[in-house]
Amino acid sequence: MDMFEDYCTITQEELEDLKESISTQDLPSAINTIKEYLKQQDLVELNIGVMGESGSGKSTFVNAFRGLGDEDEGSAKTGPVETTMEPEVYLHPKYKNVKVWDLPGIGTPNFKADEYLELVQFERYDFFIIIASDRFRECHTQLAKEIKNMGKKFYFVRSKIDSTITAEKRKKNFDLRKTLDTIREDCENGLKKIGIEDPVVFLISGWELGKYDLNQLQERMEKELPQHKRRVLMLALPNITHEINENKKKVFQDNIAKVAFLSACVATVPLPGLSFAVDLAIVKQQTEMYYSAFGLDDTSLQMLCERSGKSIEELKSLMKSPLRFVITPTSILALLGAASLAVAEDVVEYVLSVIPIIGSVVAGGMSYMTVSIMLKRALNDIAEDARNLLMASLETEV
Ligand SMILES: Nc1nc2c(ncn2[C@@H]2O[C@H](COP(=O)(O)OP(=O)(O)O)[C@@H](O)[C@H]2O)c(=O)[nH]1
Ligand SMILES: [Mg+2]
Repeated sequence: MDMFEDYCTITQEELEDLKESISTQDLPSAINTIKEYLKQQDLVELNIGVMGESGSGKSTFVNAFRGLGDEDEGSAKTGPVETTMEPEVYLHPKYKNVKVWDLPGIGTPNFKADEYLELVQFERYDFFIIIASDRFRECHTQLAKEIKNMGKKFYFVRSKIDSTITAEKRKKNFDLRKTLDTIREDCENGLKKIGIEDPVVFLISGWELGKYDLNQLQERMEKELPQHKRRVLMLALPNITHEINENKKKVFQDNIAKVAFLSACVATVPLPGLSFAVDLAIVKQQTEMYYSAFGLDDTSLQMLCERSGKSIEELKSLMKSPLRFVITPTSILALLGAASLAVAEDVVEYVLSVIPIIGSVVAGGMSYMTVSIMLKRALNDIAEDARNLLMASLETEV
């Protein structure tokens, strides 16, 4: 039981309810109940409010954070003229429950932080991003203080760092690291002077999101979110740096125990065939979730093709995870060696490597151990594929 308590956000009661409802259902509806239940945990809402002066790069950030370019479908309008007069919500293209809000420009002559926060309905947000494309000013600190008073979190972001760097590069003794440190310190000192204790500023470019301080920012956001929201953040973040890749893996890994525990609990429900069918459904659903979160689903690969100029075949040839072509109960069974289908060589190898767990498959459900071993292997393989693809696409950008 301890392990269960440690890892999860479902309570013992919820689990009992779940068991009770499936024990009165027939096989297909019981499996559906479990699938729905697993889906629910990825549907937790996350609301991020992006604020800053007009032209500071809010809309560009809103797009980049959702993995979109300014001209992609569903992206926020960007440009020299402020287009946002009231809060506009932009849903993540894959995880509609992740909502990034493009908020109206701040710092107009009669600006009052408290009125502004009322206007945008501050209660709704999990945290705020306060963006400045140059120095931070009164309006930024007023907002920060007011947000803090209301018990919410915020992060200071200094945007358009790419264009600052381009300008600085003209200098003779240009040193990227030093320049970035100087800008960061300068912003932080400025904030201290206008009343913020220990400010932390993240240097970001909406045009090159994966560079500069994105890793530090995502780490901080992840650390400060409650556990159930953390997963959703890591699902939604674009897989554009090695650190994000690692962090995604870590968060999903922590969830495997919980998912496998669900399988073990189902195994105690005396409905013939249920346990095995549910385990297959669990592995299938989670594996699909991994592919999607690491940006290896077909839609994401298509976008990567367009950006990197590589073909789908080229990209797929870099992938090694056994389920990369099709995820069906049959392909999962093949992976377990429980079906004697003609399978590709690497799948056979994979099966051999999981032989010790096949015994428990025969015994009924795949059980806690089997499900968690399968998921861990799948997660490792998929994260590695994503890393290789990431490297390949970075190569073409340089
Ligand atoms: N170089 C550079 N320009 C940016 C960046 N972010 C935004 N811009 C440009 O700055 C202008 C204002 O950006 P926008 O996102 O519309 O700002 P908003 O008014 O705060 O929403 C646009 O012309 C953008 O293309 C960035 O990271 N780097
Ligand atoms: Mg805008």
